Amino acid sequence: MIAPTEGISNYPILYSFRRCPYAMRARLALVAIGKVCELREVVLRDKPRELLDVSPKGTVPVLIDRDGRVFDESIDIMFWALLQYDPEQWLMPEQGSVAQMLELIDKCDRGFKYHLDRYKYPNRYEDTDAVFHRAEGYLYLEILNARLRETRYLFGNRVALTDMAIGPFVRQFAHTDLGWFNEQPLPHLQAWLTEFVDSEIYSRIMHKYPKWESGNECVIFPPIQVHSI
Ligand SMILES: N[C@@H](CCC(=O)N[C@@H](CS)C(=O)NCC(=O)O)C(=O)O
Repeated sequence: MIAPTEGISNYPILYSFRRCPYAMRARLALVAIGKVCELREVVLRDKPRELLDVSPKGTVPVLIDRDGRVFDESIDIMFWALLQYDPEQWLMPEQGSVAQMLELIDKCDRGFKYHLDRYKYPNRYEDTDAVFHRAEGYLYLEILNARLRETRYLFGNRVALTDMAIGPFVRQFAHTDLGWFNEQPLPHLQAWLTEFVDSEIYSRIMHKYPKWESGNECVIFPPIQVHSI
């Protein structure tokens, strides 16, 4: 879909929501390539008209590039970024292929996320047993842990696309009941998650921004890094 290029800056526009794991994966890719965007923080219960005009399905993240092209799937935004520049070779895993990485991401988005939502927010769904969904989600965590037993990251000993695309979802699952998560026999996954959450790139995507409203001053993402000397 082609949308009018209506930002007040010359940067691509990213509609985002800080705690949304899909938006987090998009922001991770943007930080990895150092792409500057105009960030518009969305409150999901009060979506701006400008967002719905370009993407009526009303999910975040949404990216509008400088040609007015609209990307409203998080994986597409990651590819939009990484196909321009991929300094850490996220699309060239040390082991396996892009197709295999996408397969594991798909299992997250289509299966694990379903159970994550019902584990974390059982009251939002009818007749939902959080513990059942925790157990179903756990099966995916076991798959990840088994891979991480072999290599430090999911596709070899170097970070690649899948680590970043899945990390925000595993974090959300773990933090639903961190005490329980930490007691599970998933040592490799626990170490991988700790490294992800403690990483500099993670801290850079988690800055807080006020809700965007039309006419607001342009907010630049990623945030400027201040190094003390
Ligand atoms: N398949 C989409 C899913 C995005 C999505 O569902 N985002 C959630 C927030 S985490 C959302 O915007 N939901 C709409 C709402 O809650 O109104 C993607 O990968 O970008």
